[in-house]
Amino acid sequence: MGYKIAVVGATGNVGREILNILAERNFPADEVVALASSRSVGREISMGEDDVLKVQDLATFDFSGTDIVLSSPGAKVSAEFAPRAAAAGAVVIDNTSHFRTDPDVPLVVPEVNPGAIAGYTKKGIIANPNCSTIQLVVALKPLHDLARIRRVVVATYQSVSGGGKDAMDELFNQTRGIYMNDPAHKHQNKFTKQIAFNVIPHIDIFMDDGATKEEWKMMVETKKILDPKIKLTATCVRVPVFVGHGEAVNVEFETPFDEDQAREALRAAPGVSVIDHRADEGYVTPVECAGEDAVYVSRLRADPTMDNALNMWVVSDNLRKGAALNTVQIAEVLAADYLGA
Ligand code: 2RA
Repeated sequence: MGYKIAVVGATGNVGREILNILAERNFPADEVVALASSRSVGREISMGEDDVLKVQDLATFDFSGTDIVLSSPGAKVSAEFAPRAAAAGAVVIDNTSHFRTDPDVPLVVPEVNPGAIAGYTKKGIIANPNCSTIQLVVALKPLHDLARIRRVVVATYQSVSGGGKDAMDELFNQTRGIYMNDPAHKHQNKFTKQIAFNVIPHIDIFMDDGATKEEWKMMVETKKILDPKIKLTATCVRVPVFVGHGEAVNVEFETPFDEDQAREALRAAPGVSVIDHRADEGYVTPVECAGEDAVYVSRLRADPTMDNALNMWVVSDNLRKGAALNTVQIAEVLAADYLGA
């Protein structure tokens, strides 16, 4: 028996990636429905090489009979439709920030806390973490198991695709405009400053303490997924890269650790690929991780300024492991272990 799947936000960056990953991984689906706002209704959207779906209207869609909803619209849209879909009997796996901190909604990265999926029965909703958190916790989990993490200091280098298709267009058009000396390059809508040939230390809104919400999310989500005792401070930066987030991470442990053991623990961890040759080309950059599933760890080395601390560079495709792939992986565990395949 296969499942009836609905993909909400099917025309967006993440929605389109979800459809392709469902096809790529042969998800056991009998039917897949693409949903979006009324202005996209009737639009045709591809799913893998062979299938084309016609977008239907989320506002009027009847979720009865739908088993799993994979959702990536805006947070306000999720707040409205997800409880409606769950009340109709579907399990919603939601990519927005709306439900992530709800204690009755599990926040899941399958390589890190797959057991939390069991909590879906409380509200019929499972939250997918923020992209920058997902790749970080996949890399932190084996290290935490090895020597208990006390504190993490992270600086992110986040690609524009995290801001959606319009953000990617803004980078493209500004770059072209600057090269062609076209005044239209000044067009700035998604970002608060010019993103072409620049970096912007500001993602999401400012909080009262001066942190941005993106930085706050990394802190609260890491605690919820991995361990509430871990202290984390982040600086999140947007960079002119289309796909793939990079993170420079400093980790302080509670107990002494051995650098080789840390490397081995990361090599053995699910979802992690260690590429670390300490030579030209011996590390991974966002351009190389685009389209890939793994979380790549490079530049692993002890931090000489502190006892029991190490530095590493973590990159991953933010649209795949950071969003769509993680969502589909949650659905795979849900289907296999909870809903009965
Ligand atoms: C970003 N964290 O990169 C967001 C996407 N979820 O802007």
